Amino acid sequence: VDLVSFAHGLPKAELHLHLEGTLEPELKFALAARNGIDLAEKTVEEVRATYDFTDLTSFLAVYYPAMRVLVTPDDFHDLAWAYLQRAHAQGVVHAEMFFDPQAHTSRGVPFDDVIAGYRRAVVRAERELGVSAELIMCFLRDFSAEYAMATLMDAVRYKSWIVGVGLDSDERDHPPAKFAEVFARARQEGFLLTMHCDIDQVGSIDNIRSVLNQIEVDRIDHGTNIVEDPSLVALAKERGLGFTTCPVSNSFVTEQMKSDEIVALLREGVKVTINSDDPAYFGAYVGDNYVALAEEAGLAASDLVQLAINSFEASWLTPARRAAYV
Ligand code: ES4
Ligand code: ZN
Repeated sequence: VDLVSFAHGLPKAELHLHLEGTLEPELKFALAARNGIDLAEKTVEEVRATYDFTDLTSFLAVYYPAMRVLVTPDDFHDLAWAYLQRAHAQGVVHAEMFFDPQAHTSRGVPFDDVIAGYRRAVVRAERELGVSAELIMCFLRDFSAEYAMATLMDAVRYKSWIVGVGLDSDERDHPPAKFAEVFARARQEGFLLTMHCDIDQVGSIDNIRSVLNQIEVDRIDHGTNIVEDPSLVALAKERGLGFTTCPVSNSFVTEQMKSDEIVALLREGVKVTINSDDPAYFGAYVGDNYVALAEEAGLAASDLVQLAINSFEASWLTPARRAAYV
């Protein structure tokens, strides 16, 4: 079989996916019409023309304003359901999906409406697609620690619907330590922990060291520049820590896929995984990311199989449920 069919056909878990980053232009127009919202762009092509990102800041400047079409529980359901069907078509049998409640509560949408809609899509995916799905709530690191703590208190009421918490948005000037207390409380409440440690940001190896040693996260999102410090790589390997990397996203926000770092971690036996991040904006769902990395780095079929195995091993499935896949 050809690379695309093989990569898409491999059963896999997706562990680094922002639901708000799955908003395709077509759905954006449908939701805008339903909610009576005027959009500046009039065609799908005009929307796609705004996707000429050169770095994280220019991406986020498009990503957040687009969310204003998301208003009702049905909107959040429709967004997640569209993603789950697309992911299923590319071999995803388990998805752990980030969502950004503060991108909605900060503009007046109730937390309860966001989670109600997303939860309905999770239940539906299990029943209609046989895809297991979980939600991971992210705090926006450019908002205050107090606002994050208040959002955590909202989430506690929905503990059984949220497997863990993460941290995303712009890392510059917002190091992990800013949220140490919030993450300590989240752990006490029973949430698993992950955090974006982005690449190519000043001092980011220090951020990786601090999430490993101080916050003691259960996983790291991106973070492949850990290869700069072999002693940290050894620690991550010893702990069986997963890394969720996003090759096509990397090529947008840093101008390279970071395939050297990803492959170095793979060869080292670290549980590195391949994911799509914001597939509607970067034009690639998870199977497409396997293909892009395989082509750039000349990976063998056995490498793609190992990456798919890693996706289950780094997942937050319970051991009993994980055993169904690996
Ligand atoms: C994100 Cl690419 C990226 N980086 C940081 N935060 C994000 N939220 C959604 N996509
Ligand atoms: Zn991300």
